[in-house]
Amino acid sequence: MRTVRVLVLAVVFFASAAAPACADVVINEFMADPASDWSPSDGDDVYDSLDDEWIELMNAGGEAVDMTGWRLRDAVSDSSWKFGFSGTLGSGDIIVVYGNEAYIWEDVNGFTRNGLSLNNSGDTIELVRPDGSVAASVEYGSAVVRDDCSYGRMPDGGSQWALYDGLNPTTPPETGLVPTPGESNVGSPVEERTWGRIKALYRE
Ligand SMILES: [Ca+2]
Ligand SMILES: [Ca+2]
Ligand SMILES: [Ca+2]
Ligand SMILES: [Ca+2]
Repeated sequence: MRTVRVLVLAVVFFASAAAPACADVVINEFMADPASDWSPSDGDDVYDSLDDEWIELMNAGGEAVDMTGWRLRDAVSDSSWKFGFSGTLGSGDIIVVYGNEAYIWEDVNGFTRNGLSLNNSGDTIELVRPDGSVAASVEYGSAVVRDDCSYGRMPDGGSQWALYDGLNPTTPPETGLVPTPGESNVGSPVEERTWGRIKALYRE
């Protein structure tokens, strides 16, 4: 009997140590300074500097995560809740929240109408679990904010970040890649090579 009890405790401990897949949902990409009509769901085909901001999340873990009750907030200007999630985000799945969707959520839930409020001078985006713990957080400065450029992980879910500046390139372009709301942060920076270098790559 004593042996059985010890075995049960060991199984429970192992299960709890392997469980926290929720830490794998990351802020994957965002656009703080849209200059075009990015939101596909506002139906107005009109550009609005707040409606068209967006934040992309990705489940970079191997398990589906129940996002019900998870919320987004920012830190600069106003730190009230900006959006609340419901439903499950599967492993590898990507979801985007646009500024106009944040307005709708704020209206329905009685919060101040701020949209996503991604300040162009810099801000902090936080993804918060139902118990109040912070699942993911990204702090950015004005250096990565540029018209129609997003700032995102490269590759998806990784620890490195890059400016997706294909629509408004810096000089020289940082990546030359276009922003990818709702899609994988695919692609690699365009690399200029001489013909001799290309031949050398294929030489035996
Ligand atoms: Ca903004
Ligand atoms: Ca719009
Ligand atoms: Ca803000
Ligand atoms: Ca993306």
